[in-house]
This record gives sequence, C-alpha cells and structure tokens, in this order.
Amino acid sequence: MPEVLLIKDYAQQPAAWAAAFADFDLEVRDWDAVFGGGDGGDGGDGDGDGVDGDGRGDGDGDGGDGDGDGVDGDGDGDSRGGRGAGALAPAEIDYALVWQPAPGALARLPNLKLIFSLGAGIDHLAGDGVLPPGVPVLRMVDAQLTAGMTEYVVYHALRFHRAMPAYEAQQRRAEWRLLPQVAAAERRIGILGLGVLGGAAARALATLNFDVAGWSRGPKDLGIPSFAGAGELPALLARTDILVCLLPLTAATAGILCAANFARLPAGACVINAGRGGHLLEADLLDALERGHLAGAALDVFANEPLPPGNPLWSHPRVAITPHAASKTLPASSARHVIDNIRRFRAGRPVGPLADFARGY
Ligand code: NDP
Ligand code: OXD
Repeated sequence: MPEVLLIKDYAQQPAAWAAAFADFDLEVRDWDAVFGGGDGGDGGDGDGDGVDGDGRGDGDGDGGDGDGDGVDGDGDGDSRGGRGAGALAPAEIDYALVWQPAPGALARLPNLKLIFSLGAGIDHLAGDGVLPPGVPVLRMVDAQLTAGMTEYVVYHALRFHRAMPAYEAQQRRAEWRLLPQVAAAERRIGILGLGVLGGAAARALATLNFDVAGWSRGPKDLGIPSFAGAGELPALLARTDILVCLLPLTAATAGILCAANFARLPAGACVINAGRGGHLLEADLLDALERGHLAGAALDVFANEPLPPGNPLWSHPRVAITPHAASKTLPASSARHVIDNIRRFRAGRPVGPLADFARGY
C-alpha cells in the first residue's frame, strides 16, 4: 500500500493537487476522507473553524463529532493506490499538509510522521491542542510562494512610489494635474522581516534602485542596511517612506504596526502589511490616515478574516484591500517541497525547514 498524504485544501483544487503528486509514490487524499464534512476537531459546540474556498480564513466547519475516528467522508474520486476513493481510517494517514486544522484533529491520526504547513506562517498551528506531541512540523518554503509575495510587495511599493492612488482619485474627478515624481533611489523602503519573503522582496526592490533597508531579530548581510532587534527599530522607521511588514506573528511582533511606530515614520509614509492582521492596530492606522500622517496603506491580512463588511477599512479612500491573497501556496510548486522532504524522511535524512514554536516562526 502506498503511504497517504492528507491535504486540507485538496477539495478546493483536486485536479491540481492530484497532478502535483502524480509521479510520486504516494496516495494524496482530501481531509474529508478521514474527517467527513466536519473539521475533525475535538467536537463540542459545532462552530469549529473550517476552511473556506481558497483554503484561508473562517468557514463553517461542524466542529467534528469527537468520537475518535469521524470516518464518514466519501472521498473525491481522485485518489490513487489500492484503497479506492472512500473513507480512510485515521491510522492510515502518514503525512498531513494543513492550514488551520481544528484543535485535536491531527492528534486523531496515530501514525502521522510529518506535518507540513500549507503556509509560510506557523501561527495557525500554534493554538492549544492543535499539534500532536512529537511529530515534526515543516514550514512552507517554496519558490512560487516567494515569487508571489515579491510581486505583491513590488506592485504596492511601485503604486505608492508613483502616486497611483492619487492619480486614480484625480481620474475619478476628471482632473489633469501632474504630481511630483521622485527617483526610486530617493524613495526609502523599510522591510520588517528579512526572512525568506522579506529578503526576496528586499532584493527585488533594490534591483529597481529603491533605497531599501530591513529589520530582523539578528543582523543580516544582504547588501542593504540591516537593522536588528527592538533597539534599532526606531532608526529603521525614521528612514522609511514605504514600510513593508513581512514578519511572522509572535508575542514580540503582535501590534507592531501601532500609533507609536507610525509616529516614528516620516509624514506622508505608506504602509504595506502582508504579514498577519495581528501586526496591525486598525484604529491606530485609521487615526494616522485621518490626521494625514500616513498617506496610504495596502492591507492583505486582518485580525478578523474575512474582514467584516462593516469594517471602515473597506471604504477608506486611501486603503487598498486584498483578501489574504498576497501569495498563495500553489500545488505544483509546493508539492516539490513536500516530495523532497518525504524522500528525505524515508531515507532517514534531516527534513526541513522545521517550524520553531519556541521562537514562534
Ligand atoms: P521567515 O521565518 O523566513 O522570516 C521571518 C523574519 O522575521 C526573519 O527575518 C526574522 O528575523 C524576523 N523576525 C521574527 N521575529 C522578529 C522580531 N521579534 N523582531 C525582528 N524581526 C523578527 O518567514 P517568511 O519570510 O517565510 O514569512 C514571513 C511571514 O509572512 C509569515 O510568517 C506569514 O505571517 C506571512 N505570509 C503572508 C502571506 C500572505 O499571503 N499574506 C503568505 C506567506 C507568508 P531573523 O532572520 O533574525 O530570524
Ligand atoms: C502563509 C499565508 O503563511 O498564506 O503562507 O499566509
């Protein structure tokens, strides 16, 4: 029997996932093959957090039935190997590729060998009871995920740099007026987080001649000015016209996009947040925009996702919103990371990169 990988996004794009693993000796199945229509969580009040159509945000899972196996799904017809397309027993699952699994669900898979995060962030796995003890958890590091984020950051940086929000507003008023043009070399971009995603965005922006600097926990040698640790954050902010947040959400970074730090930015600065909603204090941003201290914001992530219809950010004229879409994990490329690691695991070699829950990323 081939080993089984359970994917908690499979049903959203079954053909793409099946194709991505087609040449590898593994049976890939949807989460529902074990957990049925629920999210497989600990059960209880029936309002667990399922996954919506694009694999992110809150859906309306059933909270599972808490009976220990929950096997009532009917599969999706795309599986390979000898088990057919029906339900699987929890003990048949070897690997899981997940986004926002309900607490208790993974613990119900007794033979789980590796857990792959569907996202680069691991905060969705950090809650109480989400992870079974002793099973290694791998971060998602994937060239296409990185490229998508670079595109998002470069797009919004260029949009602010070239005053496109102002030109778009002028067009709506049929107003023909030239605005000042600033050379890229004179536009200072500050990137919070110089990891896989922040480092790639920094390199791309530097190639466009922007004056890029970055901030991380430890100093970095990326050929750009590097600021490190809480003590050097004010200096980074003071030299930043466009602030990009690509940090993981941890106790140390929650709420970092706040009034005190906005005040450290020069007047007229813009903010791009593609890290996590928990980095941003929305009321502080709205206040800084209203006072004119900040000129604009591009927001991809929110404390409450989906962003509720009544949230004032939706209609703010100087805020651009995307629905946690800056960069998605695509099956074809992310499968390579999964396959490579399963090969390593089978060969008894080290797997990675491993999530470090002590540091929070
Ligand atoms: P990495 O782990 O590769 O990089 C994280 C960076 O943040 C590192 O440079 C790290 O510093 C820095 N950092 C962490 N804590 C602190 C701190 N307290 N002070 C200063 N710097 C800190 O993560 P990725 O680049 O892969 O991903 C970053 C985040 O992007 C994810 O956690 C996720 O939240 C978000 N994301 C959003 C997506 C979207 O679609 N909106 C898609 C994918 C990811 P050091 O290098 O010194 O360790
Ligand atoms: C991620 C995300 O962490 O999609 O990859 O937000």
